[in-house]
Amino acid sequence: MLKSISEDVLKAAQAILYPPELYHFDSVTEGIWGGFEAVTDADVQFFHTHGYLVIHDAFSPEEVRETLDGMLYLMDGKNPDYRGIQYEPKMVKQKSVLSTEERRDIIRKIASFVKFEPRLQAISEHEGLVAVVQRLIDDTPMLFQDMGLIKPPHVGSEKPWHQDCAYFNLPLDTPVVAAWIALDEATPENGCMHIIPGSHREGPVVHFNRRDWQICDTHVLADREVMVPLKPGGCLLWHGLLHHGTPANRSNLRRRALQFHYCPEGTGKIKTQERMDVFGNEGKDVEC
Ligand SMILES: O=C(O)CCC(=O)C(=O)O
Repeated sequence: MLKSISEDVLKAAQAILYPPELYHFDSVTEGIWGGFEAVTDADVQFFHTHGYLVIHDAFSPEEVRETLDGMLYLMDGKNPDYRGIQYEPKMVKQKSVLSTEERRDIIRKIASFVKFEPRLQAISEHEGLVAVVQRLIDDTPMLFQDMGLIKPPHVGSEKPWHQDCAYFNLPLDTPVVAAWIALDEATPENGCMHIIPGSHREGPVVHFNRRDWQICDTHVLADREVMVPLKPGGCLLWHGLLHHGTPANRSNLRRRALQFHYCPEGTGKIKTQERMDVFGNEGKDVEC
């Protein structure tokens, strides 16, 4: 893997830039089985209380395969109109020396793809998924963000702890649900999701521009965190204010996932300044 890249470049890309104690590896969330149809009103209540819901077998192996094929089609540049590929920052200069196949393993993200790939649009509109999101937000869901989160083997970087709503110019009381769909097995070794159950009920927290737009490392409630390992086809749903993050992938395993964000149809926008008044740190008596 990545044979054409010098050891120095790989070593620099593999440096761990965060305190290891930000991620604990000793507890795991519970989840349900039986697909989206198995979600009960008690599970909906669980989501409201804890800010997340895990459905281990949400998508079939065929749905996962079709989705991965669609993702690889875009990652390999087969749709020339699609421009949403983002590389691991420390590897981007290497893309010209890599084969198409090798290049897949330095891609960090693909963004805004549903209009470019019918197989990815289909999963964002999956009947079972949309029906459950509808129950969670108690309204008709509108997809407003779509991403493929790749975290490649060896060089996949951390996504620091954050709240998704800190990124969105949506009215602050908007019910936002994220759906994170594992296409490979997501494990403790390859950077599965870590969450802080119940943190959504504590409201918006201040974010800082550090390694990313993130919660300050010293404000992370790490003693309350749990991991969410998933098999391919597993789905984690979470509330837009839930604290979550993922550590780096230094294993030789791929960790490809999709993430969709939904809010009620017809939701309006606020100005960036209004969002920053709440989530930003400027002018506030808070240090990082
Ligand atoms: O998939 C990941 O590694 C983290 C994604 C995430 O939390 C986000 O983009 O909001």
